[in-house]
Amino acid sequence: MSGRLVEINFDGIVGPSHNYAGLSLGNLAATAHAGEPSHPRAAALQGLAKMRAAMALGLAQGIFVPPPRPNDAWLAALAWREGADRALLAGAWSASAMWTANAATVSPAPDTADGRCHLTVANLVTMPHRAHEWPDTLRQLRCAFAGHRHFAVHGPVPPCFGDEGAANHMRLAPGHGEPGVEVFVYGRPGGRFPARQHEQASRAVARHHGLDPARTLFIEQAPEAIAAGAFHNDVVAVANGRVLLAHERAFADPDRACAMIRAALPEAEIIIVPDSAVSLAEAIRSYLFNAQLVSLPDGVGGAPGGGMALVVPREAHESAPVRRWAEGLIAGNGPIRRVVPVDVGESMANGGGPACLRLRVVADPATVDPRFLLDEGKAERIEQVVARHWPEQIDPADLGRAALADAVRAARAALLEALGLEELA
Ligand code: SUG
Repeated sequence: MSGRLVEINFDGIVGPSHNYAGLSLGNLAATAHAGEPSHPRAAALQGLAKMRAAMALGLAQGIFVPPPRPNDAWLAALAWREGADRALLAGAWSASAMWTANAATVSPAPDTADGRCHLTVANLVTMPHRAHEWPDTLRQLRCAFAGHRHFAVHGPVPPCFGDEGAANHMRLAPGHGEPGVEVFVYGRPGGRFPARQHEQASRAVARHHGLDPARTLFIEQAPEAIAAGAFHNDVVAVANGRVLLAHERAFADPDRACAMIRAALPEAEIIIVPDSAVSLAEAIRSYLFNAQLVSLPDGVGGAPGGGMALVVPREAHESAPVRRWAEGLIAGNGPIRRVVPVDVGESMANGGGPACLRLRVVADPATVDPRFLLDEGKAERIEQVVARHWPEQIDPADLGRAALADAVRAARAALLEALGLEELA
């Protein structure tokens, strides 16, 4: 058993090929921005600024590096050539691995039968451009969490069942280091947009992780939420500690969902945002729920221990209905004491808010490969690499150009070198 268990947020460093190709049907932001120019350098710097904001709150911060792009082996396997579907070309260039909430599902040590932290890499099979992420992600997870005494890293569940990782998984626990209740949210196929998380994938992950059935819940996402653009549960709900913050229309049977959670964890505090305060459409547009709900350590920002902050995208902070609701929340003196806005606009335009960009791992930082942990000095070094090597702008028409491919590869190589992670080349 580890010593000091804390929540570490592992953010994906936005890759140098970040672009807007409109590849994700059902992700309204991504399809709305298809074809627009992207700004990889600004995107990566925004991500780093968010990580710094989390560190300023006293939180432990980790990083994952982007996978190799363009993925030429994938294009070769598809026998792609000029004139073939450009969506496949864009898929090979996608920087979508930045959204590490989709990298894996994580069950911390206090929840598992063998007392280790279990991670299952997500197969992401529903979207072709994401389905080729997992081999590189798995390699990276095995590098970051190599200590077998503390971690078990599993391969993906079979591709017959889509799994999108932690974006459809919530954990409620009195404290991060105490046994918790794990909530898996799945979608039922057959609607207007793809249901990306299959119930059987969630159940397989729970079994692989050795979770206690009495503290493991499977809840169906509301089909109307998926149809409205909530392609992952983390677009309409977020949990931390004993708090669940969810939209009224997040779950197929909200009363049953809340009853199940309360039965498994009587001290759970469930905060439902009514549709009358923030409509489902506005919740999805503003990404209010794609927030990082974090426990503030003692004394941070004057907050007494036990207080939480909600790290929201600027878009949510600027939404009139969200502001009105948030003012009431803070005035109500509940567990959420602060709302912290961050600007991740480049990621947001592809449907990735603050919560998408991070994978939460409850672990003793001393058991994690230190190359994946961030401090101020390392953040500065990464920023220098990004400022020097990341393309300023990519137009979708640029994808496939040899000079850009070389620049993107060189940029990643410079990052790996700066981090001492050349073995991931
Ligand atoms: O899978 N967007 C990602 C956004 C993932 C957000 N993650 C969470 N909600 N946890 C997706 O839809 C768009 C790429 C493009 O169209 O170029 C994209 O993949």
